[in-house]
Amino acid sequence: MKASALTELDYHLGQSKYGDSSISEDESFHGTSSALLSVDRNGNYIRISVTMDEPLSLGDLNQLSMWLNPQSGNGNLQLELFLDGDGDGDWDSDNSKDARLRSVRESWSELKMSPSRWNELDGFDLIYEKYGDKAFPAGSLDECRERLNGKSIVRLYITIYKDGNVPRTSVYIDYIKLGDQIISFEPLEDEDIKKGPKSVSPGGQITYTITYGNNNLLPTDVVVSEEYDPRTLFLEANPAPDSGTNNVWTFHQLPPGAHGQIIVKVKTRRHACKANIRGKVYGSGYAFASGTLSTNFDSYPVTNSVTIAAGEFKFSASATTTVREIEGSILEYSEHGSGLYSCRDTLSYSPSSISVYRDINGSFAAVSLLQDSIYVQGAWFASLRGENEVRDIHWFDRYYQGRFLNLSSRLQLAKSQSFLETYAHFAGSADRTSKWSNVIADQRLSGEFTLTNEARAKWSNKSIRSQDDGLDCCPLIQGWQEPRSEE
Ligand SMILES: [Ca+2]
Ligand SMILES: [Ca+2]
Repeated sequence: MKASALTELDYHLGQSKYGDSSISEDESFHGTSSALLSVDRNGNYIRISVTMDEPLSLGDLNQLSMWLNPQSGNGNLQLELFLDGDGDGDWDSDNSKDARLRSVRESWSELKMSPSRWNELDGFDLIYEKYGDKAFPAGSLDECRERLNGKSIVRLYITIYKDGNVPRTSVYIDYIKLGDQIISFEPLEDEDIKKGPKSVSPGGQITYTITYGNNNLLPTDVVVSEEYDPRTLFLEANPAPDSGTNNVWTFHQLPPGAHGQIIVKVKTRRHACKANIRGKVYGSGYAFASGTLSTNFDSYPVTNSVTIAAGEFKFSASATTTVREIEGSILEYSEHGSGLYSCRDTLSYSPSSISVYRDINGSFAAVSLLQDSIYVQGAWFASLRGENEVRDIHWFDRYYQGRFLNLSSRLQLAKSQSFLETYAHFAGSADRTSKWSNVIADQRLSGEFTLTNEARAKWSNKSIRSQDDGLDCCPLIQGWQEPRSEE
């Protein structure tokens, strides 16, 4: 699918051994360029073919015109319309519902054109025949439109046949009007109205190129208006916007056929870290605390729209850029229990790093409130989870059915260095799982134990250094540590 340009028409300039067509800046009716078609005595014809992004219903064809400036010879001109009748968007010679209308050839003198001057040719003044259908009477374009109602134009041929009496037949052609679409052979008319990148990093810069033009026949005020996505910040534009605005450009009395471009730079907003921390502490009784921190960010689209008002022509286009996702880290902690509880914690985070320090004490010290709840023994629970998908680190520690808990944890998750330092004095059960660089370690402890442990991973020159030490359990009823490689 073609992006939106100032014209929905495309053209192809024909070439042959004895003919040539090319863009020329020597003569123009509109703007600075036109097409120069020439064919010499050894040739037969030369042609421009025009295709459209969307078929145009014959019933909606209100204009078919162009300007010609004959240079040499008395060439013959023929217009040919290729029609789609079965709705497949194309013309097919084998399909009886598709049709081909072509005008009876007429010379420039028959068309009363003056040489070396710009003359308007109105396609509605010509007589047309249906190709390969003798039963179809020749008629005006209006008559043919009625008879072929329901069909759509998919292609137009403009063909120049040689004048055999001169060595070379040539003509300039400009400002082809088909429906409300224009071809003026200007260099920028086929540029996308709005161009932008497919994707960008969060916080990155997006550069848009806007192409505008005046397709009218008179100087016109052209007004370009930008609509920025609220998740972007305007940085600068060249040329600068109208004073007092950052999104409107007015080009006063832009000459016919003039085109230009505006470069606009915006910045996507950088993420602020998402944090969701909740804590509830009842000094004596039931205690609950939990928190989540994340530096993961989903990708999201940023859309920028532009409208161009240029006399009778109005254009609008938009560009969508995907702000890429960030894979970061997630940290979760939770603890609850009944009795005496105290907690000190420090959290710090940025879009690239999370760290937490938690020092928790929970016990069954004499709490009058809970005198009758001796069976609640083993109620302390604590967990700490740290994950960094980019570095493939997963730490998950759980302490449960604890009679008392004295736990000190320091956890950091960052791109360059991640670590988990633990000191625990605990009576109950504990599961500790760690996984990094495809090594999984499980540790299960039950009883009363003291544990100090440090796990650290650094990344420099793509090597990973890690260390694990300091397990001290007493008395250890049951426990194992089993590193293994992942399949
Ligand atoms: Ca067809
Ligand atoms: Ca032109």
